[in-house]
Amino acid sequence: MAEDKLKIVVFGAFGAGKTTLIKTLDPQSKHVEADGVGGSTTIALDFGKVEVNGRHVYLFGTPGQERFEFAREIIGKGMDGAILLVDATCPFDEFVRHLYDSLTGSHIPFVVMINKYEEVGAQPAALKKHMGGVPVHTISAKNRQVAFNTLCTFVATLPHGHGHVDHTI
Ligand SMILES: Nc1nc2c(ncn2[C@@H]2O[C@H](COP(=O)(O)OP(=O)(O)OP(=O)(O)O)[C@@H](O)[C@H]2O)c(=O)[nH]1
Ligand SMILES: [Mg+2]
Repeated sequence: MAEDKLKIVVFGAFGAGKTTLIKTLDPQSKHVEADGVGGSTTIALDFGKVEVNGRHVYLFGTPGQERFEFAREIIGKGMDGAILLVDATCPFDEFVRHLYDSLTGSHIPFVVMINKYEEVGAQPAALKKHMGGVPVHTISAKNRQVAFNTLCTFVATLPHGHGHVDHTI
C-alpha cells in the first residue's frame, strides 16, 4: 500500500513567520535564505517533514516578497493543502488579500493561521473579519505545541491516499 503523503505549502507576506513555523515544526528543516535588513528572508523555499497521526507531511515554505510570485507558483504545484500565515501585527493589506483570493479560487483546502498573537499590537480579531468560510486559528510560530496541534487539526480534514510527493524528496 502506498504511504500516505501530503504536500502542504505555507504562504504569507514578507516576515509573517513562514520560515519560523517550519523550523519549529521540524528542527531539521532546510531553508534557502539571504541576509536582509533586520534578518534573513527566504529567496527560494523552506522544506521540512513532520509526521502527523502516521501521515507523512511535507512542508514547503514560500518566499513572502511580492517579486517571488513565480516561486510561489512553482512551489504550489501539486499541493494537497495550504496554510496562509498572517502576521497579527500587520493590516490585512492588498497582498494578503491577493494570497487569500488565490487560495480561495484554487479550491485547494487551506487554513489561515494568524501568527504572533503574543506580540504587542496584535489584532487577530480585526484580521478575522476579512476572512469567511475558512478555518482561522491564532498561533505563535515559535510555540511548537500550538503550531503542531493546529497543523494536526488541519491535516485531519485532508483526504487520504493522494501521494503526490515524489519518493526522491
Ligand atoms: N514575536 C514573534 N515573532 C515571530 C513569530 N514568528 C516569527 N517571528 C519573527 O518574525 C520575523 C520574520 O520571521 P520569518 O520566519 O523569517 O518570516 P517569513 O515569513 O519566513 O519571511 P520571508 O521569508 O521574508 O517572507 C523573525 O524575526 C521571527 O523571529 C512569533 O510567533 N512571534
Ligand atoms: Mg521565510
